[in-house]
Amino acid sequence: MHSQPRQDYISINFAGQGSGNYNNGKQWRRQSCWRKWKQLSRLQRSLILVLLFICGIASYPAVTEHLRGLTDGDQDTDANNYLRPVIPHVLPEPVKQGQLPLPEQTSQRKLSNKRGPPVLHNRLQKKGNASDPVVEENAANGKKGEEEGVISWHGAVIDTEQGTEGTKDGEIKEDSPANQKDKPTNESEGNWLEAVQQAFRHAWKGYKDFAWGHDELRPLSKSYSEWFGLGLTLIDALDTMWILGLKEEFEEARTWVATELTFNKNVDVNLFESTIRILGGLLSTYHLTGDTLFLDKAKDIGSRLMPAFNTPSKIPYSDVNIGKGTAHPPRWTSDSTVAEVTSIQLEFRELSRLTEEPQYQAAVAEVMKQVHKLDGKLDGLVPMFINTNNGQFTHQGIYTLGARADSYYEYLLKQWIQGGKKEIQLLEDYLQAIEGVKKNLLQKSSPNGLTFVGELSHGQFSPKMDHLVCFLPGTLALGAHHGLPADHMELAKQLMETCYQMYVQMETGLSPEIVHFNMHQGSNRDIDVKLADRHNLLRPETVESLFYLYRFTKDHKYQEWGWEILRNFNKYTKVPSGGYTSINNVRDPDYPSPRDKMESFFLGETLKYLYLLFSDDHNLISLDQYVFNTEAHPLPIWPSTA
Ligand code: DMJ
Repeated sequence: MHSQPRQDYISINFAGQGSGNYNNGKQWRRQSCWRKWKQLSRLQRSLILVLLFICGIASYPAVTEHLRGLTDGDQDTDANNYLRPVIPHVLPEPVKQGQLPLPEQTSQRKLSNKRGPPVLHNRLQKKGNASDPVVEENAANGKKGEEEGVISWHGAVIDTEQGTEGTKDGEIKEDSPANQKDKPTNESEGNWLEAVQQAFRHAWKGYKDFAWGHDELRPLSKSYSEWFGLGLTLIDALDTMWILGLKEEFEEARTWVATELTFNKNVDVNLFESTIRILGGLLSTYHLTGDTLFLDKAKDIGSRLMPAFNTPSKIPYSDVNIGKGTAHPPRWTSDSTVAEVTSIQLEFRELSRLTEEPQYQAAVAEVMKQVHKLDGKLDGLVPMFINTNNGQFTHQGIYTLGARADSYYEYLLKQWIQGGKKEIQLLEDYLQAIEGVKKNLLQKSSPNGLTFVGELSHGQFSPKMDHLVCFLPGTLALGAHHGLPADHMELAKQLMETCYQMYVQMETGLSPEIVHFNMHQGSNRDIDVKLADRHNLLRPETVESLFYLYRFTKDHKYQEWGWEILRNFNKYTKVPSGGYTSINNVRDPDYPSPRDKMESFFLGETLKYLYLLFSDDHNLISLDQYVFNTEAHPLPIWPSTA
């Protein structure tokens, strides 16, 4: 019954706290502060006001800086970002799989990578052998699946200039628009030829950017290697540029020959290599252009090579110092290689014809005369070495159509053609040798019966065949075209098929340097490749033979085979920054293991023969008017004087 005052108390307190606690409290504090302020003396109040004023001035910059920081977050360091309020518009968009990051986003991501464990960071860069410059370049180009941490060799073949689209692992898709664009049909010869021009330009770009005036491009390290120090690639490529119609590139190279090339140098050069590449290249360029600059240079190098023939036997030494005029055999032997001393004749004979100075032709004819008479041949097949002191074959009993003997056979036929088919002894030696091949070296593989040319060592047959032997189908076909037995052409076709199989049966579609054929019944594959033989040096022999076979048969399958080979060179050996590289392993399409070297014959021969193979203009270096030296430099067949 006396509950009212209690009720009031409760009511006042409850209402005061429940409905307006904060405001009431604030009001209360305000009133209390004011009471205290009024209790201070005038002096105390003045001091407090002055102190507050000074503090306000001192804290002003920090406050403004802080406020600025809230709006300019994108200019701050990565670490500070973590401490700052997130302002949504300055954060990068998350990068989606397969999408190329914008440059700004890339830098943001790089910063965030640094925060991760260093081991992971390194692994990301090293996976797929990122120490290869090619791979690094792809990573830098943003072409690879960086998000996945996978960087594979395939990326090296993406030609950024062509704007081709890479697949996830960097391979050019079979059906990608870019691939279709330059995928020729038989009806569109133009595209086939353009593809070779493009390949040449790409190779030339690398040479020009990183190796100009030097012997060979090292496309991965973006540098060069010197062999003779004579601009070997540039000279080897001169007539290719002319034939491919690359005038601008040719003019630049011509200027270098006119202003920079000198043979007055204290360097040792290999007689054979400098004859077929330099003398041959200069002579053919002279013939194609009529420009006497090249003839003058040819005379200069030709005369400087002559000391090589000053030997007791007149069989030349392998090396000449073109500055000093001295010559010598290799340090470890007084032997020369048979193929080397018998594959310089086309060039020196032509030099004599042009200069009307007989000493060049006389020197190389003497070599042929001696080799013709020598004991130690087997049914026209020659051993691999010849002694420069006594002029006899050495290391006898080994017979091959591959390294060290190959172009002996080629030059027997080609000298006969060059001289107007009059030098019967050359022809006889050639015909006898081909019979010797058939009798001693020709076999068929199992299970598919591929015809191949093996080797003989002291009576023992070895089913080993160098890629170098693939010059033979072309040479046999050339002989048949010039009237030699029709069965030479049949053999040429069979061997051509075998050389093609040496490409298609490899995982990269590129041939190894050496293959071994199976001959045992029941073997399930025709071709084996030893680990040490799996490299491909961008060699020309197979496309060279395809060119001859197509010229003489008009069978388009040879062009198609050549096209496949060019595509695989593009796929596995093309380096994005320019140039092509030889590779170590034709059996590993994921990592063919680049060697970092573009041999001069890739421009001098391989691309030239591909272009001629794809051309249906059979007057473009007519095989009735020209004969190619062993480095693909066309020299004229001599006009008949009879
Ligand atoms: C070239 O220098 C020549 O074709 C030579 O006859 C053999 N070796 C290379 C190409 O493979």
